[in-house]
Amino acid sequence: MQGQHHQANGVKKTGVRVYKIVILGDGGVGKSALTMQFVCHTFQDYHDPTIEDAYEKQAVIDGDVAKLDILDTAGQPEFTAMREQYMRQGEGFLICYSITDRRSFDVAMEYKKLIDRVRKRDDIPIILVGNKYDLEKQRKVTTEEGKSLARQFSCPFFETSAAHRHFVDDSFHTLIRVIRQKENLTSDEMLKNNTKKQSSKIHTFINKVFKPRS
Ligand SMILES: Nc1nc2c(ncn2[C@@H]2O[C@H](COP(=O)(O)OP(=O)(O)OP(=O)(O)O)[C@@H](O)[C@H]2O)c(=O)[nH]1
Ligand SMILES: [Mg+2]
Repeated sequence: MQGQHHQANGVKKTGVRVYKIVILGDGGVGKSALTMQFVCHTFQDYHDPTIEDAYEKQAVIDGDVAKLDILDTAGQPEFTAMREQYMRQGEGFLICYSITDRRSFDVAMEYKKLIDRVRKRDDIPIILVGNKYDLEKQRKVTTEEGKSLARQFSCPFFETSAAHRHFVDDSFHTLIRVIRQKENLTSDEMLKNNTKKQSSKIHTFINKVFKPRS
């Protein structure tokens, strides 16, 4: 089992940071196709509904090695029983819809709500992905609508094509960047808080030692 090799902070014993990524979205939007393109550079042109598949991929992103633990989830409602469990475990989420399927766009909103509810916060790293960009003639969701939903989610947005390998790496890499940014912010805040605590301790000490006795 992969998880047994992880240390608590997601750093493997080898020193490579492991990122737990979850791919979400309605059935047939291309979650598996995007994952396969990212991991294996191949495109499967038939729909084989996923129950749950896990992949590992190592990539150098902005000069730092990252190991991506990718969970390709089920979009078909009959297979979504594990949803809340992987929502608790994921560090970052790729929420996908198809630009040819308006219903999948509405479902993307539901996924974001569910993540916020399960995690009890609204700042979990996500990327919004409108897939099947190559099927322009069948487009049902405009680029502007996608951008506007991403603004609502405060997250980056890409229109991708798993078929043409269009913006596939960018979507995954950007998700890692968002996770890293959030981590840096958190450690900056911790540093600030520690510095505040330290300086208040020093202040108390100075007051005690140097306060003129009356
Ligand atoms: N033209 C085109 N077809 C795509 C693209 N991405 C996926 N498809 C096709 O859409 C169908 C569904 O793709 P999957 O990747 O299996 O969809 P999924 O989201 O994993 O579906 P579930 O596992 O059932 O949730 C397949 O026939 C794919 O070949 C794309 O970017 N362009
Ligand atoms: Mg699938």
